[in-house]
Amino acid sequence: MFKSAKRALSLAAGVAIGLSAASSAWSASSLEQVMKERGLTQKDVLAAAKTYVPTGGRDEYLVFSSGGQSGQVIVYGIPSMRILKYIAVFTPEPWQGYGFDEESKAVLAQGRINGKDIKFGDTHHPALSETKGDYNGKYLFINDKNNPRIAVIDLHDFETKQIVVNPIMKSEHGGAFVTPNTEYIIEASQYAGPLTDEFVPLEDFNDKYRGAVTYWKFDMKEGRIKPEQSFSIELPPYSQDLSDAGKGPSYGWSFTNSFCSERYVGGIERGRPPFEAGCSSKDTDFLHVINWKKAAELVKAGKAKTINGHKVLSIKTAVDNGILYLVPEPKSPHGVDVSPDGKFMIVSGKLDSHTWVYSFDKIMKAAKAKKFEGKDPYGIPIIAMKDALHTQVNVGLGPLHTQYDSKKCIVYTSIYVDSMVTKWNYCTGKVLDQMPIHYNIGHLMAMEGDTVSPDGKYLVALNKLAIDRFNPVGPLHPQNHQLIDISGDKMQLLYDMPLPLGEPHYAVAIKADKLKPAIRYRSGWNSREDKRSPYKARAGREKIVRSPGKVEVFGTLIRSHINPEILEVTEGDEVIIHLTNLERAQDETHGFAMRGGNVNLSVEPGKTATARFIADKAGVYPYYCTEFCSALHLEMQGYMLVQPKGYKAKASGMKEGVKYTEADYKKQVKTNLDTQAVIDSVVAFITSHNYKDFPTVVALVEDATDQLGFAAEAKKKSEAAAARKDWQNAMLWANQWWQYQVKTADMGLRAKTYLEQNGAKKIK
Ligand code: CUK
Ligand code: CUA
Repeated sequence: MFKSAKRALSLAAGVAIGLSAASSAWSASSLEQVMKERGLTQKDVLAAAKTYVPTGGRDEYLVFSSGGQSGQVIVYGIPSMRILKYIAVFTPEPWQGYGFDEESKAVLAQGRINGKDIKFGDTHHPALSETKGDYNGKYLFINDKNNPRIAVIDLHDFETKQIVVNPIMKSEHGGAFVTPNTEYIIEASQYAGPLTDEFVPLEDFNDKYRGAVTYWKFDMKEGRIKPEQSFSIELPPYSQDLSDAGKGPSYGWSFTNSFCSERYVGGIERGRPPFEAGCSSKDTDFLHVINWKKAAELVKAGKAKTINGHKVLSIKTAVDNGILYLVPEPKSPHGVDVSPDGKFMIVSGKLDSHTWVYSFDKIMKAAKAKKFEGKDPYGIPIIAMKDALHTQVNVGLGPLHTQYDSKKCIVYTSIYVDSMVTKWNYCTGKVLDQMPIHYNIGHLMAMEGDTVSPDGKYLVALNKLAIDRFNPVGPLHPQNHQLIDISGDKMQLLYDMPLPLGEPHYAVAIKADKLKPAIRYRSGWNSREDKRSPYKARAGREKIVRSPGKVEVFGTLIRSHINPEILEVTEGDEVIIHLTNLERAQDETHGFAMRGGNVNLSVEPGKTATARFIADKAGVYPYYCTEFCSALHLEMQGYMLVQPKGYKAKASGMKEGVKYTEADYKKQVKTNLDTQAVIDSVVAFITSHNYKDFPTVVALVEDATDQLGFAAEAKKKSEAAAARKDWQNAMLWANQWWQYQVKTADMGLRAKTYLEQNGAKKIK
């Protein structure tokens, strides 16, 4: 019988071979032949070899890319460009049960605006938590441009834990960026608005509309933003754009640029030229230079006013205390990127062909000497460009963002209009290399390129358009991320990756070995809040608690059954189902779905998740596990029976389809004993090898041991029934005993294969 498990395994292998054989290139014997048949050049093959990660292999870097309008985060590997996960953040996402279980609904509810559930977010800039300016692999933050919000994702399980709504902004873009020890997460507004929630006519734009930059206090220990310790600085109604935090000598400062410092308000329907005309008429806009460290002290000293329960330092207070300056920057700037040593800030003007390198040292000197070229209409001192500029480099038309290489002074700037990447040296001001991009690059990202110690190696161009790069899939195209090798003097294009999920803006890449994600939760875990769930159930302690109008289930999931399997409720009842996944095995997630009511849970090993709904219509509601978790996954099922009010159950018991005899029972027991012999031989193989040196195998052995324990319990029940000559139950429990054996054998075989393939040694 155990043979059937083996047959299933060899069948699977057969399918895989069949698929690959379908491609004639694969069956060709030599590399030359494959190249000829597929029309590949030497360069193609070299690029393929640089990105290919063999089966079972791991990537060197993990990328967290914004998911744009999907409101999610996309995780993929470099150099393979294989997508590993979409992390649900601002948007309900069924696979992860996000926005379906009560625990994650509570996370999404933190992001409500004016009491309304927001089911969409426009994510732009992910930021990894840092210690001393380097990624520490603990948390990820991302902003929502449309509904000014910041989310916190814990990289221990890649789940969203917190959403905070900006209390004063009506729009934002310059988030999320972190200070070097993640003291604060920076979020800057975009389109100006009143800082309060009242109506203010556009005629009052200059006087009553404002921008702002918010510093969200982050508690690394707790892994949460502390809104009550956070604050903002009021800024003029210039459309603030991206931000970055100073480091090294510029530690304590942050930089936020702006466009439309003309403060032009459009109005096509009033016969006025549109926004785009009035917002690009001046030659320069303003870089905001802010001392956040001093600002925090001023807030502590009670210098802030309170708007919507949030502390705000006024422009006047900021200016009076010397913590806010402006520096002219090129027309319609976009990115501002601080150098790894913290000495320079590189800014690009979208409508210009230069990148402008500012010297922090020069800015500080001018500020100290009070050498200003004037004040803006809000009284903020302006430091003349010539007093702040280190150099200015012609890099191509429409430069946007800049990333730093591991090599000193070397940077890469995305050139939107000319559709290329320019490699240049910001110390000497020399352009070194240029590479065309398909098409219209937005951000770009180098490995750990915004830390104090960039890794270089690879660069990804995050392109806005795909146009003709992929097989056509209708008018809505995927985005295109292009992987570029930057290890040599000349950039080399390696790979095009379509991303079919919103428009990613920025992305960050971290060395994969800095991440230590968990493989299971502690038993009975509310993952969304990261604490033990009061609703956890243990094996054998499942229960259904009834009170008038309410049925509460404390159930469990384990291969391959849901406990309870039959749930009787009355029409109109509120039904609350808490389910705990009892598995300890890696990757043994069970799902739980029921027709007609958005009931859909993803319950990973150890997790406890809750579905809550009203059983408002009498009827029959099958439920089942949605993850193919074992050979008997389809049997992981149950029924919710919603009985009409006043329904009386029939007295007769359930009728089973088959009547079993003593002979059936004996036959099954024989099968089980044969299976046990196979299990024993696998166990003998494993234990005669150094399996303890292989964590994967140790985990499998643990799981197999669990399953074998369950088998023993079922065996006992079967033997007890046989002693009573209750052949029906004896046979059914013997079958259950065998089910657990099959699962044990499955684990055992996987462990044995792993040992054989990974060169385990015989011991003793
Ligand atoms: S943005 Cu979209 S390409 Cu939101 Cu940083 Cu520049
Ligand atoms: Cu559990 Cu399928």
